Amino acid sequence: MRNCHIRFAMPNSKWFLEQISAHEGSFYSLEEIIFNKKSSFQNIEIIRSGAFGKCLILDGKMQSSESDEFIYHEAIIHPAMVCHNHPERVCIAGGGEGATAREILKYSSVKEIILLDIDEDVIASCKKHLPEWHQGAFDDRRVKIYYEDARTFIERSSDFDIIIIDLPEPMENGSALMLYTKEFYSSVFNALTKDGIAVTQAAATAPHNLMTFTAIVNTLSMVFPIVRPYTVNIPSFFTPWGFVLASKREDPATLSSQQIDKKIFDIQKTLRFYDSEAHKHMFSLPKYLRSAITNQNTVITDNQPLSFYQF
Ligand code: SPD
Repeated sequence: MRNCHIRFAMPNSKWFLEQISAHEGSFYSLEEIIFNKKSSFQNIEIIRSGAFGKCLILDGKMQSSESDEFIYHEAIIHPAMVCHNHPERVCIAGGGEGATAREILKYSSVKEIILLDIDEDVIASCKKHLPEWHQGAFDDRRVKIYYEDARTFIERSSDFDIIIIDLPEPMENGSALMLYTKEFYSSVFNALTKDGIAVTQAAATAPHNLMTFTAIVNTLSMVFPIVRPYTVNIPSFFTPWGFVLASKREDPATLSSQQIDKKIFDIQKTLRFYDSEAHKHMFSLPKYLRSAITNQNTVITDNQPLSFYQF
């Protein structure tokens, strides 16, 4: 680092730095590099950090950490699962850690999960090194893994009750850039049943860094009749994190606490983050975010994709 004025009081001299933008980054103390491989698609690292335990890093970007992956994965899965009346067929684009599948498998209505990850090396390394995440989900007979481009697969699919888009943020030259566009969301819409629901992770929502989030909300609004953005605090991401639920019929914002708690009654002991209180908190957005969403008119398209990281 040139012209560095940072002084570290801590004895640890090894750090992993995730660059967030030209002006900011997140430091994680680096205790161990557990796995590191350049696959055909991306650089895969599994590290152990002092604060967050094991972390999956793809192309230098944090995906999830041992200490708080339950917040991320419960947040991306349960609002959609409780909103749908009877989810049987679920598709996951990404989700290579296996923890999205783990959460979906908790529902007895689920008959089939199609997990789409283009990178076999991600699944193999997560399966081996992150058992706390997948907890055997990859071996459940209801889970079918396809090592394919999620967009191509979804374009020729139909009849999913729920589609979960659990991908890295869109990055220039990154594997997920074209999975945040209006054209892709139209394929997602068409691949869903008449009361289908889609959820995507949707990047940071800090006041200085919310272009991607609000553009995703606006783009989904071009395709789905009901679009509900929500946020959650994930400590290892160092900023409030956004998700968007897009639905053809059911609205998560109108679910009562009683309806939510009834839906999760049988699985509540397995949940550490999600319940009706957390649900209401997530869908209740601060004023600056509501205004930014209202004022956003960017539509992300194949011709003009949007990159979260601008260095
Ligand atoms: N499972 C994909 C989640 C991607 C989250 N990226 C977080 C970046 C934090 N700086």
